[in-house]
Amino acid sequence: MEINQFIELEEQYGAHNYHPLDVVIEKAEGQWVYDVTGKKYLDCLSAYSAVNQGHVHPKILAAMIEQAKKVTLTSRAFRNDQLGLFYKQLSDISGYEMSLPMNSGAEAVETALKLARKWGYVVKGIPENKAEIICVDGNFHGRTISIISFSSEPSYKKNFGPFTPGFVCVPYNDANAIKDAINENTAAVILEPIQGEAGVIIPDEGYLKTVETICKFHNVLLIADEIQTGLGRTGKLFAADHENVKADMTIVGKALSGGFYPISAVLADRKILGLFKPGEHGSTFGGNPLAAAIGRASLSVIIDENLIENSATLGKYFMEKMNEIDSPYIKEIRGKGLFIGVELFPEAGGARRFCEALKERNILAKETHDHVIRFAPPLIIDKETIDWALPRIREVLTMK
Ligand code: IF1
Repeated sequence: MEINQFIELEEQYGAHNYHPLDVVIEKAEGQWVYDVTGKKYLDCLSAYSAVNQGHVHPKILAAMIEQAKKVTLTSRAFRNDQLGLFYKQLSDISGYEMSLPMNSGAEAVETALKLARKWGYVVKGIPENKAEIICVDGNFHGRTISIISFSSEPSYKKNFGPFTPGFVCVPYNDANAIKDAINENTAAVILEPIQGEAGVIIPDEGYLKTVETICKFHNVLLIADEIQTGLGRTGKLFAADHENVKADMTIVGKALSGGFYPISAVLADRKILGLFKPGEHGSTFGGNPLAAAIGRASLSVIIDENLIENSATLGKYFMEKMNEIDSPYIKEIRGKGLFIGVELFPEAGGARRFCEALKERNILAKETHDHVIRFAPPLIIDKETIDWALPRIREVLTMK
């Protein structure tokens, strides 16, 4: 089949809830993807940081195949020989005492919200159904009705009401706004340590630590959504580590599976995760042995291949070289580790056309919020590949 035939099938039979670049990927390996004509591209999106380990990592693939031949799903009505090992590894790596495994990131976010509300009622003593959770403008935590209920992005909310109550949105990067929004019914604050979808928005140095201090002072839980920024993406295990902040709950997903399978989890200590009693929460696939085996291999690859350090080192190099590009379009280049956003001036005409031009030069990147090009290659990327990409990026960012 020709490329256009694949595209026509998607256009005719699939919902149009995305506006993808017209590249039809047939296979991928490491930082490279190949379309149906065999054309090779550098993946600078990493499936929104789900393939930090690189596409089709052989060790994760082997673990998936080996486990899939044994048992894939038992339900949590029974136990299995993979989950306890996955829990232990998650605890050893993250420093949290416990975890609760789910599937999609949104499911883990919903889990954290439910847990925060329950903590508010049974521990803090908030009157039933009065719990409030503070969120921040520009947030992205998923697409469920409760999560979009506190989105500040009209296009994520329009025509999807009525919305779930109990959320108070304040400006990001303003610790006082959080302090002022806290009252006796506040159970938690949820935020991304660096906002991904909003355009790689990095808060001021000290913001996260101040928010952590305010939460502790006011007996409010801090929930860090590290689904996109976690597991090495920003050059630390978690983005919160840049400020030595340890949230009461940390949510992970995406690269927890290396892109092989939907796996997410809420990480917390026993005094919080111990609040869930049997039957109060769960999911059919959450914590299944195949997911646990894949998760174990995915975490091992991140640690054994020093991907966190590689993200820090090569992210710094990538940003330094990009800052040398003399382009009339670039308003700001920001990022941490291999989580980089290039914000363009509105006069540049929008980031999409630059992503289209990058595609023509064998680089796949994605625009976010019209004016930002996100560069987030797999954390296995090497200096030679970055040096290969830079002239192409320079050419596009200086085109007419
Ligand atoms: C889409 C965005 C990124 C996330 C954070 C929770 C979730 C996500 C910080 C939910 C998911 C994905 C979802 C996907 C595109 C992508 C995305 F553009 F939507 F916002 F990465 F920036 N917290 N982000 O980034 O996890 O339920 O998807 O597993 O919905 O278009 P999920």
